[in-house]
Formats: sequence, C-alpha cells, structure tokens
Amino acid sequence: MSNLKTKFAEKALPLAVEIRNFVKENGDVILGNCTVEDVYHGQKGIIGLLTETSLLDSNEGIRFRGYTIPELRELLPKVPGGTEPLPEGLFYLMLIGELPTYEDVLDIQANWAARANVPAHVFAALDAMPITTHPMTQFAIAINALQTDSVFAKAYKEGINKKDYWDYTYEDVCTLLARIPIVAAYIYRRTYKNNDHIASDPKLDWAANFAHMLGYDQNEFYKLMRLYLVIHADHEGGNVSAHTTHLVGSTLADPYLSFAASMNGLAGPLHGLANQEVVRWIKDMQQEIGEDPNEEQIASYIQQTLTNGKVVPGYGHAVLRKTDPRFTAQQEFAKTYMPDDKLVNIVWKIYKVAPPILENTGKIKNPWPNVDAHSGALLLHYGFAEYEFYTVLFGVSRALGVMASLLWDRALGLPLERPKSVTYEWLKATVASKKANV
Ligand code: HAX
Repeated sequence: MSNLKTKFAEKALPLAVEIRNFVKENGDVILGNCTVEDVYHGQKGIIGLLTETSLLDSNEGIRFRGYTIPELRELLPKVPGGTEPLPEGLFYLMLIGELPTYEDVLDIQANWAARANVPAHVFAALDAMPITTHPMTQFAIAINALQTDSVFAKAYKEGINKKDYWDYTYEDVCTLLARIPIVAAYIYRRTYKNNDHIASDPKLDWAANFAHMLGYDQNEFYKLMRLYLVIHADHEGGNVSAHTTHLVGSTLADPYLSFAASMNGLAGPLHGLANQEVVRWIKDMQQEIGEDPNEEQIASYIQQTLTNGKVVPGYGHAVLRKTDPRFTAQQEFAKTYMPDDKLVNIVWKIYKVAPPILENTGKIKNPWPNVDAHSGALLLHYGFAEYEFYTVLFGVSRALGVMASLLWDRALGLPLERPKSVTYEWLKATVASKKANV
C-alpha cells in the first residue's frame, strides 16, 4: 500500500467508528431550524452535510483543515526555492488532516506519475467532438470516458464488502487526479493550438507539469498555476460542484461519474463559469467605453449591467459576506509580479467602485469580489487569452477537494442522500395549520 493510502486508512477507519458512536449518542441534538424562506432560497445555511476537508466562515473565508489561505501559502511544502504551495500537499492535508512534508509530496507525485497513462479512447472521444464544443463540455465528456478504467465500478460488479469501498475509491481518486491535467491540456491544445500537443514531463510537479502541457513554461506561470490549483480546490461541501460530487457519489456511482456530474455544475455561470464571464464582461466594457476605462465609466457600466437585469460577474457569494481571501491571494500575487498590468488595474478599479453600487441595491447580500473576479486577469497577463477554457482550470483544481471528500464519504460509510421536498400546497396547508394553533 502507498504511504498516503496507509496513513488515510489509519486516520479514516477509526474515525468512521467514532462518528457512528457520536451519532448514536447525540443523534437527537437539534442544530437549526428550517423556514419557508429556506425552502425557496436554495437551502442556504441549512446544515445538512458532513464535509471534513474544509470549512467556510462567511466573514473570514475558507479554512482547509483549520488553515487559512495565507497560512497554507506559508506552511505547505514548496519546490526547492519555490514561493507558492504545492497542490499535492493540499490534497495530503485534506485527506489526512495534517501538514505533509516535502517527502510526502514527492511520494504523491511519484504515485500519480505512475498512473498517468490516459487510454487512447478518451482522446478519440474528444476528437469526435466539434472543435467549437465548449471546453467544459469536452472536459465532462473526457471524465466520463476515463470511467472505463474505474476499479471501484469493476469491484462493485464483482461483489465487494462495504467496508472495502474506500480502498477501491482511493485507487480511482488517485488515477483520476493523475489523468485529468493530461486530458485538460489535450482539450486546450486541440481547441486552440491546432492539435499541437505537448508530452507530460513527469520530473515536474503536478501544477508545473500541467502548465507545461498547456504550453506555458515560464517559471512565474508555474508559480501562478501552483497557487491557482491550491486556492480553487475546495470551499466546504455545499457549493454546487462539491455537493454534486457528494450527491452523485452517494448512489455509489464511482469517482469518475461523480466528478463528471460535478463539472456540469461548475460549468454554470453562477458558479465556476463566472471566471470566463468576468473577462467577457470586462472586454465588452472596454469595447463600449475604451481600453482604459476610469472609475466613473466603470461605475456607470456596472449600473447599466444591473439595469439590464444581468449579474456583475465575480461579485457576490451565497455564503461569504466579505472579500474572498482567494481574491486577496491573487491580488497579492499580481502586486508582486504584474503591478502595472492594464487589465489587472481594471480589476482593481472595479474592486474600488463595485461594492458600494451593489450594496446600494439593497438586495445583494454580499457586494464583495469572489475568487472569479481576479483569476482571468492573471492568466491573460501571461498570454493565456482563451477565456472559455478558464473553468477547466478551476475544474482540475476542484478535483483535489471533491475527490478527497468523496474518499472520506466512502470511508465514513455516508448513506444515500435524499432530502425531502414539498409542494406549495403542502407549504400553504402547513403554514395555515401552524398559524391556527398559535
Ligand atoms: N450582480 C447582480 N445581482 C446580484 C449579484 C451580482 N453580482 N449578486 C447577487 N445578486 C442578486 C441576485 O441575483 C438576487 O437577485 P433577485 O432577488 O432579483 O433574484 C439578489 O441579488 C439576492 O442574491 P444574494 O442572496 O445576494 O445571492 P445568492 O446567494 O442568491 O447568489 C451568487 C450568489 C454568487 C449566485 C450571486 O452573488 C451572483 O450571481 N454573482 C455573480 C456570479 C458569480 O460571480 N458567481 C460566482 C460565485 C463564486 C463561485 O461559486 N465561484 O465558482
């Protein structure tokens, strides 16, 4: 068994027993109340999921196993002389709950490199798609095509004991993580670079190798990719991509099927697609106003967007109520490496101008920027201009968090998810009967 797999088993299996006992003893403790409004507003804030890998505070932002993003940037292992954390280390942290050593990260890299052989039919499936197919659609197709190698699905068909589910899930999770940067890079090079593919370089770390296969070999871009793949990895369990992975996985669909489903959710403009929408929105603004809009012009473009009944992409959040620390981490990166970049400066001007306008609407609960407000400008700085691909980058990162969580789901033996739904008639009758009884 690999180091990481042994450590995971040592952590997760006793905790599964502890949690079962905890639920037995404390199952009747009430945690919250559900209101009529909750039923209509997307269940926001209702506690109904167990996710071990990260926890979101609406003011402070995300903590991965207790660590904030600035702490992760400091404490996770880096390449020798490096400045940004390695995403493999974050995967270890989310899985084991402890900070890894650099050797632990090297161990993961070697393990994933040995699994990185993508079957030819996955590329053939992609090649069958029109070149104009959105990269996220291609990505979901490729993940489904990778499913033919699922050892969980095969073992389940052969008949395995429940207590071994986690073991086969572990194998699928690691193989999926090893292969998705390769299919993502393939999609990029087929769609935008005339099928001129670049072979993987297993000497590089996961993020740098991904950047290399995409065709961006500057050291600074490697740093950006490490940071990018860390900060987008996880945002507790209720966001659409994490929740979808958990929901579909709760049927015992294997990791590939669960992850492919989640990527269809990430491809929505209110979720991960917002990163492409931000750049599209800024480009539209530049076309209408000019290359370098001033604050007043930006303010009036925001107002016009709202008047036209559209959202200002990159702003607002279902849970956060302050500036997203993932935005701040990217802003810090930009201040170090590209303080004079024109587009980056537009992003910063929007940050100055948008919050009071959004707040003044009186209905937007969070007027502050989210992770997607900044990422496109950083990529564009290095010439990565094909913004319809940006959500695939997000998806490669998100795989780390949702796959670590799915593995925990299997180890803890979490059951099929099946919340209760009601009709409007049911709601009216229930409200009337409650009012009659007061
Ligand atoms: N621009 C305009 N209107 C906005 C808005 C924005 N950025 N954010 C919220 N609103 C509107 C909502 O559409 C809603 O309007 P209606 O009452 O007319 O339906 C109202 O304000 C209340 O919404 P809310 O409670 O503040 O926000 P929600 O929890 O419903 O939605 C969203 C959260 C992220 C979907 C929302 O803020 C939004 O649409 N933002 C723009 C898109 C975006 O950046 N998405 C990425 C979010 C982060 C993420 O998941 N990344 O992957």
